Amino acid sequence: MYREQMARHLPVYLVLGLDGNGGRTALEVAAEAIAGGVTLIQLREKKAQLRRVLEEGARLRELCRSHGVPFVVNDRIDLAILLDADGVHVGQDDVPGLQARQLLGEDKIVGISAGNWEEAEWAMSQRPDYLGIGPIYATATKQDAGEAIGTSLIEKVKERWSIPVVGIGGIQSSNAAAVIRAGAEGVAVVSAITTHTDPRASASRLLEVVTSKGI
Ligand code: TZP
Ligand code: MG
Repeated sequence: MYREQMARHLPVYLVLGLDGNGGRTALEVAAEAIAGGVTLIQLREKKAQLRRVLEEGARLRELCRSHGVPFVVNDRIDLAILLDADGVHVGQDDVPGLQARQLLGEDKIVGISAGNWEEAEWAMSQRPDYLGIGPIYATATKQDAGEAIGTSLIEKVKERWSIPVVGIGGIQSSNAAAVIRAGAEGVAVVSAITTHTDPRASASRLLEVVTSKGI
């Protein structure tokens, strides 16, 4: 089960919605991104009709499963269960991690977001498998993401806890190295892959930067 070796699945963590993928379907972008080396895919869809999320989500889950790539759902435990996803990623306003795990079962992944120290402390009380920390850099993808926090929270969290971490927010191949140097196991990206003309090349460049620590 993916949960046991969480850190191994975090280097290039793709977050994508059903729309806004540069005129391509989420499935097309995901397939290219997997070919380029993404190590985990999160479906983050906040607007579409749930029927469509279930249909397209099932295809994404199958694609991921056939490649041994964990597939997690953002926010919605119900959709994660219906899609038989490998886990869920919850924010500070969503179902808390402990209850998410209660619903999903012990073998599923539960990731939690944190944007400051208090949120990290709370998140850690919820037994997450990994933390998503950000927004590291300025991002236009999430309107309510708040001010960029830089990489220092990653350093502080890694000093205090041994928990796998991904940085998120405004990360590109040009600035990913600093996130890894701060101690993160990986980088979570939306636009760097989903709006790129060549998602495969973008994923592969990110993987190169993360695994070589950005040399
Ligand atoms: N959470 C914090 S920032 C962000 C999310 C979902 C958006 C990241 O998108 P991008 O395009 O990689 O900056
Ligand atoms: Mg959320």
